[in-house]
Amino acid sequence: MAGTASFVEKLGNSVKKVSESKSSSWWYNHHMRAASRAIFQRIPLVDFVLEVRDARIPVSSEYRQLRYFPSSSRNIIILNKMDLASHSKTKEWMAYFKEQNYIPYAINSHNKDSIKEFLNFLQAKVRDLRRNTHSSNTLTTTVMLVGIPNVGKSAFANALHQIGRVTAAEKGKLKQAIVSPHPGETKNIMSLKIASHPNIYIFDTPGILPPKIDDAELSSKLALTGTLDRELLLYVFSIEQLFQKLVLDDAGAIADYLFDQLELAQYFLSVLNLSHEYKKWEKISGEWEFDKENQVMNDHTQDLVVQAVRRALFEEISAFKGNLEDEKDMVQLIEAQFTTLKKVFNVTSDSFEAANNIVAAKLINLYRTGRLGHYTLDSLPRTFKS
Ligand SMILES: Nc1nc2c(ncn2[C@@H]2O[C@H](COP(=O)(O)OP(=O)(O)O)[C@@H](O)[C@H]2O)c(=O)[nH]1
Ligand SMILES: [Mg+2]
Repeated sequence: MAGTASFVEKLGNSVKKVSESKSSSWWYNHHMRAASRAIFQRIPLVDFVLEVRDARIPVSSEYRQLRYFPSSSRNIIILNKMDLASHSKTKEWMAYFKEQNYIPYAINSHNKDSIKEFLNFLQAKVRDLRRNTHSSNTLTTTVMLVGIPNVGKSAFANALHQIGRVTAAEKGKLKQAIVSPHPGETKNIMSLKIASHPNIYIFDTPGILPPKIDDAELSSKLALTGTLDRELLLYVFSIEQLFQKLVLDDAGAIADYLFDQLELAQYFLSVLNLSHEYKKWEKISGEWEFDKENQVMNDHTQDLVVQAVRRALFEEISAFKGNLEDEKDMVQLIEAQFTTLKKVFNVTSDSFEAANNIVAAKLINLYRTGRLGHYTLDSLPRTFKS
């Protein structure tokens, strides 16, 4: 898309700068290398490999190292976070993967019915495997989750454990994999029981990134969806190391590792402005002004803010007369949207730059929690007809 190209390039370059300013790719440290090796060793030993991807970026969130293994009926592609992606696009992507002879399955890990459905599907697969391999000698099936950071592996593993355990009336203690909005929280391979008679165990693994990402579009998408986030720092460095950096170096050393929130938000707005999502917001009442003096932050206030943001974005796009395929016009619209959003978010900062950064952070947060529409950022290959 022409209108987003310059934002992708700008953001991609800044991500690149961040990774190149370090000796090698800073996220591919010894933790990740060791985890990657451990996962590699186990892949041939498990019965099923579930490659978890983000439904918003079905190709960009590929766990590329899996390409070293032959694809087989033991591999399933999980498109998680389907609640955040475009429903129609997810359907098309499912059809595409099937056509390519993969086994795809779209999931929302926060939804019980979605998990139950998947458990039934997996149990059918397990029965098939047993029938075909006559492996009645083993009573246990093992399933490993793999993928890049932040696609929801741990959330998915926990949901399977919780629901599988309930349906199997298991008495055992409920374990928990750590789910976190910060990429890189899972540091070890952890096993959780998800079914009994026959037993199925699932292995949750740490997220792995390729050592180098030098494609601007790819890194922009990973940054926007939250895989390459400033929080990745906490995975790479311990708290003590971070603290030391702050003391010994200067704060600038840390800032080097951060992606520009403003560029992220601009990229997001360029996607939103070219989509049809905002058209749904036409009916939102314009009377969103609420009592800012006595404002108490609660869910209701939050809802009001979300509605106000939607309304404001809708109004700016509708009133805009330029051509959004033209980059200059797109920049102009985004600037206008930032100006309006400062009022909506009630940002009163002295510096223009600081205010923009606050707006950007708030906007990204709303996008990542699905409150500003459903977008699938990867496009299907042109040759594919659904
Ligand atoms: N909306 C939505 N969020 C999800 C889903 N699955 C996981 N998340 C969120 O994504 C973030 C990363 O999840 P986590 O399980 O820690 O990812 P991991 O790094 O792959 O293990 C957390 O904030 C989760 O709550 C999903 O299906 N839908
Ligand atoms: Mg995890």
